[in-house]
Amino acid sequence: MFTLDRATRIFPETASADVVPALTARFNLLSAEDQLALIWFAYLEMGKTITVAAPGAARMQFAEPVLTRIRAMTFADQSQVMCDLANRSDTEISRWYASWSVNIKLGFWYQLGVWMDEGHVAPIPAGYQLSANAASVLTSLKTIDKGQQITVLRNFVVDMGFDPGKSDALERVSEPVVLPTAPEQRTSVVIEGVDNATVVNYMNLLNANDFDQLIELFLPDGALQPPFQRPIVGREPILRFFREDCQNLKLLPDRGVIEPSDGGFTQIKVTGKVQTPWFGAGVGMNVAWRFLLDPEGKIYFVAIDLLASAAELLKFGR
Ligand code: 45D
Repeated sequence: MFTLDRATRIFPETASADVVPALTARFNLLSAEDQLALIWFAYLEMGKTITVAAPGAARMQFAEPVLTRIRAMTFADQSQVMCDLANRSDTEISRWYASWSVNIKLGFWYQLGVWMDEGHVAPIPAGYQLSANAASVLTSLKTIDKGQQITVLRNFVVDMGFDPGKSDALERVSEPVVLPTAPEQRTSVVIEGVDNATVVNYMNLLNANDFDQLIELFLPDGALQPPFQRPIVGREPILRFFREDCQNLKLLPDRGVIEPSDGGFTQIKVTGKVQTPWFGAGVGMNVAWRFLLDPEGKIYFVAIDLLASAAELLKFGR
């Protein structure tokens, strides 16, 4: 029968964007100063072609007290806070930071970036010279596609801060969950080659932020594997992930294949694009969804892969 481990290996021909973990690993070896400067240069460079959406008030209220404190500091102290975050040093602010959901972390940095630009927060020193290694990471970052670039940038931000581990950790902080889209405003995806109800519902319910219905599609011990992460196992953790990290995504599946598998299971691969509310239609990430459904059509496993290239959108193996 299927184990989770075996499930993760369905559609083995799917090539994900290995460049993302590779660049993240190289980035992690750099000094904090280099890391901050590199992100700043990358962010400026990306800003020429794509625009990041300003985070809403609901997201900012949680980071606000910390942001206000940072804004009141001297430039030297501000730089120290940012280095501490990058170094994952055990400080009060680094602990707060670690307790925030991904979107709050991104909103926090968005605001610091605005303030750095306006002169309220210590800028990267004019003429800062990146080390040779940092310069090489930046060069590589510039050559990959936009969906991969924003994923790398997001990884950098997610990995910062200090998480003391379960027993000492602060309560997790995430933004409020939006209401699901009203029924009359929902749309349905059409996937060439895939008319499977579970898969179509999955896309539609996620697009409608209807996480309570969406989670019903999963088996109690079902698993979801986000790009470059370990699988999240069980309905409760998956539902929490949907609420914290998956609001207002736009899934644009295009085509796919359905194949019978062992024990009456069905495996389905779909490719298409995903948009994040941070960049809207400005960035379409090329992704594959690899579903494994039980004989009743419930989701035992689904992986979301960020694809190595647009050519992967058309590859269905065999
Ligand atoms: O350090 O089916 C400064 C799932 C310099 C769910 C800065 C999914 C200093 C299931 C510039 C100030 C979620 C898995 C920093 C599908 C400094 C499912 C600031 C997939 C840090 C399809 C930097 C969804 C800033 C996907 C402000 C694939 C950086 C979603 C901002 C992907 C970066 C979403 C931002 C991604 C990055 C979003 C806003 C990759 C956002 C990335």
